[in-house]
Order: sequence, then structure tokens, then C-alpha cells
Amino acid sequence: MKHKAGFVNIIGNPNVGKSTLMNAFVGEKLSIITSKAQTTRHRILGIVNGDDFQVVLSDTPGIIKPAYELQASMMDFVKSAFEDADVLIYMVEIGEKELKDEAFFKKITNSKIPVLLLLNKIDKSDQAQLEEQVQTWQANVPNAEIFPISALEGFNVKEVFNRIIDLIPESPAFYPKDQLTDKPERFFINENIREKILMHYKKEIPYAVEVDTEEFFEEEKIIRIRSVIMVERETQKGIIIGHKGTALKRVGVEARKDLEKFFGKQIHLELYVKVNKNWRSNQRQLKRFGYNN
Ligand SMILES: Nc1nc2c(ncn2[C@@H]2O[C@H](COP(=O)(O)OP(=O)(O)OP(=O)(O)O)[C@@H](O)[C@H]2O)c(=O)[nH]1
Ligand SMILES: [Mg+2]
Repeated sequence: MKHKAGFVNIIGNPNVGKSTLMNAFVGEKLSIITSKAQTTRHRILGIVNGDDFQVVLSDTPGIIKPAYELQASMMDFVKSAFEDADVLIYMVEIGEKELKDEAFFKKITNSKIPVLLLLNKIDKSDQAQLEEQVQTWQANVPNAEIFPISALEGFNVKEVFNRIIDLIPESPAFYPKDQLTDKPERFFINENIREKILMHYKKEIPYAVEVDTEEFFEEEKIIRIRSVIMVERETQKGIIIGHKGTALKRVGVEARKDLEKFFGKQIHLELYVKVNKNWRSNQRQLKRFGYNN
């Protein structure tokens, strides 16, 4: 049997469902998902292994015009996803007009590698709207093959995967066959905590937060974790902690529950909050948190 392997990189506007799709393919919650834009900040690999194939998916941040250094680094991850793809997945959602960034849009329409345009969230549309949108996208991106899907409900996801297998080249595997991702355990802890912050705090707060896990001790029955939630200003620290510490406590309880599922072990999670002035605009800090390409 011939072995196939390739890189399949998922790009698109914020909040269209890129992470939901990658998790659906991998069958694990590798990427965090929230209803807010800019949930994903990194390029995260999700690897799907079979006897005769290995599909290396990349989830990437939604495309935006960067306003500060962190966002510029996020867009560097997106750029890198154009460079090594065997198949490009361009995800759009029902009702969306076009990619706001002209340069990225041109890269897609001029792409020499196969583009699968996934029209997501069709569970929210009807037949007439769907047909109209498929026509519009086919005209806008003539080099793409279009698949209407629902990443959330799993509609057409298998068909897209089969098409990916058709398109990737013959190649040996790039990663060990039991590997699911390129990110270490601490990354998933940080992301899980950040997901709860995106869910429970308003406006600018989640965007000013970074999480760093400083301690990770695995014992026989329990994993002991200590993580710091970093904010940019003193006032944000107070908001994160909340009245009598209740807001922070909720984050801790919910993250711990998720992490117990993820690791299959009891978790002791200690959280504290620290001000790290303007970390989002500080190259050295960003590098420390893994935002260098
Ligand atoms: N109705 C519906 N909602 C969906 C579908 N796929 C994703 N969503 C929802 O859309 C929101 C964003 O999903 P994500 O997977 O985080 O989107 P993303 O493109 O990774 O977002 P960023 O990381 O911020 O760029 C979440 O609330 C999802 O539950 C779908 O097929 N149908
Ligand atoms: Mg995402």
C-alpha cells in the first residue's frame, strides 16, 4: 500500500469555525473555541493518522489587520501557513462577504496549490441562500473547490477529509504515528485557562490576557499545576480577580474540570494574576510566550 502525507492549512476570517473544523477532524479538543473573534493566537498542528496516510492540519488565527505586535505575530503564523501547504483550506461562513485583507485574498485566488473553500455554518442557512452563496464564492475564487459544511454538526466533514486524502502527495509520515499535535502539555493548560477568560470577561479584558504555566508536577494520582494570568494593567488585575475573588475562582474551577478530562487525572490548579505592562507590544515578552515564528 502506498503511503500519503501532507500539510493542510486552514485559514480565514476570525470566528468562521476554523478551530471547530480542526477539532472535528482530529477528534480531540486541541484548539479552544469561543464565540469571540481572535480566540486562536497560534498556529496549532492537529495530526490525523491512518495506516496509509498522515494529514497534518494547521489551525491558524483569523486574518485581521494588526494593530499591535501580538496581532502582527499572529499574522506571521498565517503567512507561514501559505508557505508549506499541500492543500489550502479557505474557510468562510454563511453571510460573509469577503476576506477583509486584500493581500491575503490575492494569495488565495492566485494559489498554485489546491484550494478547498469551505462554506461553513450552513446549519444557519436555507437552500436558496446556500445556492446564492456558492455561486458568489465560485465567481470570487474560481480556483477553489467549494464544499458547504457544518463543522459544528459534522455535515460534509467526512467528504472534505476524503478529498484531502485524494489531494495530498505520496510521502512517508512527517511525525510519529501516535502524535496528535506539535504543542506541549503546558500549551493546552494555558489555552484552556484563556478559553475561560474569553468566555467570562467582557470587552478588552480577554485580549489583554496571556497565561503562562510555571509549574507542572505529575504525581501518580494527581497533577499539580501553577499558572499565572498576565494582564497589562493594575485595573485589569482587579477585574480578573473579581469581588472577593469569585470571578477568578470560577475560571479555576471550570479550567480544572476540563483539564481533568484532557489528562484523565485529578488536577490541582493554582492560579494567580500578575501585571506585565504592555506585554502585547513587547517583542521580548512575546518571544517568551511563543509568538515568534
Ligand atoms: N452554527 C454554527 N456555528 C459554528 C459552526 N462552526 C463553528 N461555529 C461557532 O462559531 C464560533 C467560532 O468558532 P471557532 O472554531 O472558534 O472559530 P475560529 O475561526 O477558529 O475563530 P478564531 O480563532 O477567533 O479565528 C463558535 O461559537 C463555534 O461554536 C457551524 O458549523 N455552525
Ligand atoms: Mg480558532
